[in-house]
Amino acid sequence: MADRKQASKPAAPPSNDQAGQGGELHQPAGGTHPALTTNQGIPVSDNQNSLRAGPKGPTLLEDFVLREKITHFDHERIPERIVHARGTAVHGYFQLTKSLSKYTTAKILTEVGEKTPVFTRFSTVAGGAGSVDTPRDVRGFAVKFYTKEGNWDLVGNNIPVFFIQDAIKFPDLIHAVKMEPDRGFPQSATAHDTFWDYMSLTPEAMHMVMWAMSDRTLPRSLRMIEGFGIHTFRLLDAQGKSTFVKFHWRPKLGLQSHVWDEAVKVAGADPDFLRRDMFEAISAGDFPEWELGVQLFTEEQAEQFPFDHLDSTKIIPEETIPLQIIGKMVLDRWPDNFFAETEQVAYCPANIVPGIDFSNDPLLQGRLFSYLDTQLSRLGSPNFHQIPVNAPKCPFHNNQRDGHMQMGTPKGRVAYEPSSLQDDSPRETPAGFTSHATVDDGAKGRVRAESFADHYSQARLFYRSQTKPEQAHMASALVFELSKVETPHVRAAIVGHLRHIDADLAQRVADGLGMDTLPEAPSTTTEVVDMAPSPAIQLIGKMKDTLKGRSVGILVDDGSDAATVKALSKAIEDAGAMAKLVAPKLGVKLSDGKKLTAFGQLAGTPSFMFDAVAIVLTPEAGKKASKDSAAIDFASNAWAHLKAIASDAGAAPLLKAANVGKDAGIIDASDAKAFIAAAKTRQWAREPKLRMLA
Ligand code: HDE
Repeated sequence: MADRKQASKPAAPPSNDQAGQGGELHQPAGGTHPALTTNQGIPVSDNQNSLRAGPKGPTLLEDFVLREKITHFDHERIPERIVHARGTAVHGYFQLTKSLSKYTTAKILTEVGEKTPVFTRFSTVAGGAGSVDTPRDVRGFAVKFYTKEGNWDLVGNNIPVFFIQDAIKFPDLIHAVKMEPDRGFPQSATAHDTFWDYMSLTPEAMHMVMWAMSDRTLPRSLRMIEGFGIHTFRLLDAQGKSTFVKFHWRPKLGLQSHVWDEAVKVAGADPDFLRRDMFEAISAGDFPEWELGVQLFTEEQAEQFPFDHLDSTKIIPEETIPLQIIGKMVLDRWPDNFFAETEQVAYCPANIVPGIDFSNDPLLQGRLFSYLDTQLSRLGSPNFHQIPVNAPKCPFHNNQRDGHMQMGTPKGRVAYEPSSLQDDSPRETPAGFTSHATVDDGAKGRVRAESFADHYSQARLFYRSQTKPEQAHMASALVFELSKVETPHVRAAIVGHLRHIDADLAQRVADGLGMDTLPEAPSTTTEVVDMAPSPAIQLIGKMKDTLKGRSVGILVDDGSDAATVKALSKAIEDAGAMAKLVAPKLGVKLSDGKKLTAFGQLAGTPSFMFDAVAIVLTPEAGKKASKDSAAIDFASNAWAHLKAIASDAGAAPLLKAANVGKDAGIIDASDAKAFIAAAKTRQWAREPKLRMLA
């Protein structure tokens, strides 16, 4: 059972223990604190009082200690990322389990068992760096592999398709989704006019809109999301023969999402929910793991697909090209410093190693330019690759020199090539990166391939592949989002698009919005085709029945039965989850008389922090709780969020006050085994009974 101590490891304060002249400073004694100095190495005798002309006089300009400290502070922020500003990153390693030597020369994909360090950053897209963790949004999933042959960045998302087909549309898409420029809101939300206006005029976005309205955009944990490289890439063998490849990350813990009401409430209770979840898991040694899968296909196979493999708004169904698992990624080390690593890391899809190559996907081609460019403005210097988190871990040499914040001190006379004056100057190598000798012909022009024209068939494929509860969530999400749109013609235009995707979906959304008639569907140039459903793109249907990596809250008060709490905690921990005590006061004494420090105080630790809850109370405490709004919310939210609830007789008045009903997820606290079985999944059958879904 977790109490406070496990949640974090506070570091010793780094400051010295000298009291300043004329100031009282109480600092803990002990430790071997180095002398505090300025950035020039000058020891500082007083870090608490500025230099003043007498105790009540003005501060002196001469105070270089003050000026240096404040000036540095004033410049502590760098521009945040224009997209994906809010992120959480972790170090770890990638290990290959199956060689792709038949297809590629890349060492990272051929040396089985070799561990390659990685730094992986997860992010939301739309919000600023200080925005909340749980809005409805796509999650970035960017992996930097520090390979022996240079850095390879696989900069993907948790959704396998994208909104647009051509990079030239990206600034408009982002301007539409970000807060509206005249009013400065909403922050990190798609439920507003400009986003849906743009969507309504961008039919190619409809497939991704379906994914965005699904529970994929409400992850319960960053440890429980899939990742996708999205674009088609190439693998190249020693003869230069090319095989197309799509990359997929599959979480070992399985997929898990919040329900919408829960995501909204979590945002208020803990804006850092997903970052904290990752931090706690890494601190507890519970390292998240993903499998790397590839879909491999030839040019000839690609020609047979009823869509274009270079179109980023399309998936290649796994039922068509199966996924082969070739390796695993384990994230096991939290960065030492958020700014130095998570903020300064610079991903770039153009960072690629010999044996892997780009395809002509026009979205990917635009990205190859954009990321280097953005790093120059964000990190401010062409030497950003020298920042430790960005530097390759293999040797690197070239003749690039100087520039802002140059950290190296290159030796020698030669900084050019060809040269004859220095024996150890860097030279080209036959083992260097080579591009696939693609033959491209065609007239120059601002064109979109005909094969990119079908915008609805895969949107339909996605919707029709989902389970019933997922379809209901999508319809409800669309109703929610569009109900926030003020402009009627924008709402109507979206419902018009939905008619091409699925008539039932369009009707549900129109009904949810109170439309009397169905708006007209826009004209299309292609026929919408029915593809065979793909269960591989479900979420609820694919969830694992497991408690691994999850967390269960046990609401207790003074006198709660210690044996029941102990038995439940043990069962929870045996199932691979964390058991966390919640109590009206932090200090709580169970029936065995032992005083414990609860993990959380009830008012600040609502049940939506947990995947399932138990409530173990004496009859007196149960009665008291039945009159306390925080306790009532604890129980009623757990019920509404479809969680398993274990309770003893003492908890009965509270469950009654919270209108908690009876179903397969409501378990007697004495039956820990039954509780664990129920807690491994949400009670989906409960949902239609308590929520009006579209
Ligand atoms: Fe990005 N994207 N993007 N993007 N993107 C950035 O680079 C851009 C796209 C993705 O954790 C920026 O360093 C363009 C698709 C992730 O640091 C910027 C286009 C996918 C991250 C940029 C796209 C992504 C970014 C902002 C259209 C999924 C966060 C700051 C062609 C495959 C990486 C930065 C991190 C970040 C541009 C489209 C994923 C401005 C022009 C498609 C995960 O360079």
